[in-house]
Amino acid sequence: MENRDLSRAADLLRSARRIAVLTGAGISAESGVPTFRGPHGLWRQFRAEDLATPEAFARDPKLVWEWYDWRRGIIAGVVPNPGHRTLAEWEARFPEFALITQNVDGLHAKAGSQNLIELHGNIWKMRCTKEDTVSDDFDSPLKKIPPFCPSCGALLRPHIVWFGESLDTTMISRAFAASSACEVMLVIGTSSVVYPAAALPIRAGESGAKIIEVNPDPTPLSSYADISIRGKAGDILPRLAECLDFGDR
Ligand code: BJW
Repeated sequence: MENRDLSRAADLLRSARRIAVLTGAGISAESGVPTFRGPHGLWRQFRAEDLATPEAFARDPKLVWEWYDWRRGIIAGVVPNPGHRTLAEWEARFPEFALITQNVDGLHAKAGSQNLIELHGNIWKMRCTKEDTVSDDFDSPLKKIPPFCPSCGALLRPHIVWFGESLDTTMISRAFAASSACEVMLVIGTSSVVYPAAALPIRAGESGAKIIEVNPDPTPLSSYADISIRGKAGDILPRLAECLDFGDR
């Protein structure tokens, strides 16, 4: 990564009033949350078809819940890193700042981000398969696997968007609106292969925004981005914040 990219990115951010950020599993990697793809990713160890589809849940809810219980255990033991914390601080620094995340780990909220769009749900929420009611649950390990709805007795499922399922219409509308309206979009720690999330930077670019990517590795978005900063989010974002020097705004 060249310092020139960092200072060009800081120039773009400094002159913008409306910022949108799209994050993926990479921003939580330095906290100790496994990513999905790549050499140490979850999809190297497990098949998405067995664990992250509605068909898999219908076939074997206990197996799916055991996998989520294991992941909840990992996430319960970690804390936000400087990447999450920098984004939380930036929320108050820009007139409009929307943080769109594909992550289900809740670490952005834990870092203090408030204007947050969780596209793929949240691992600390459960949904009743009969009544569709959503409730918080922070038990780790879970008391009972699989869990059942205390009000109607039906099976509970993780409040997470699996492959082949539609995203919450309010969340995805808000995400596309923020992408269309922003002047700069930062795309951090995502492989940019899962849709519709991967379409958000394209929408932003088509609406005239500049795209800045932060990722140690190239992705399908890299050639489209105006600036690709090669590096880890927990290192790059605090350095970008230093370059921004909000004192003079
Ligand atoms: C670092 C780093 C560091 C490492 N710092 N960076 C159009 C075209 C083709 C297919 C489709 C399409 N539209 C819909 C589809 C089907 C499907 C899809 O996109 N499939 C593709 C894989 C081909 N999409 C869906 O099914 C979606 N639903 C939908 O569109 O409904 C309508 C519809 C249905 C069917 C057909 C057509 C329309 C739903 C998607 C739900 C995704 N759910 C998951 C799993 C949830 C399970 C769970 O978490 O428990 O969400 S998949 C998984 O991938 C997870 C993530 O949120 C998502 C994105 O992954 P992410 O965040 O990018 O992580 P990684 O691991 O891929 O990448 C990490 C990156 O970080 C890497 O680049 C590293 O280099 C980097 N990194 N360390 C910065 N320190």
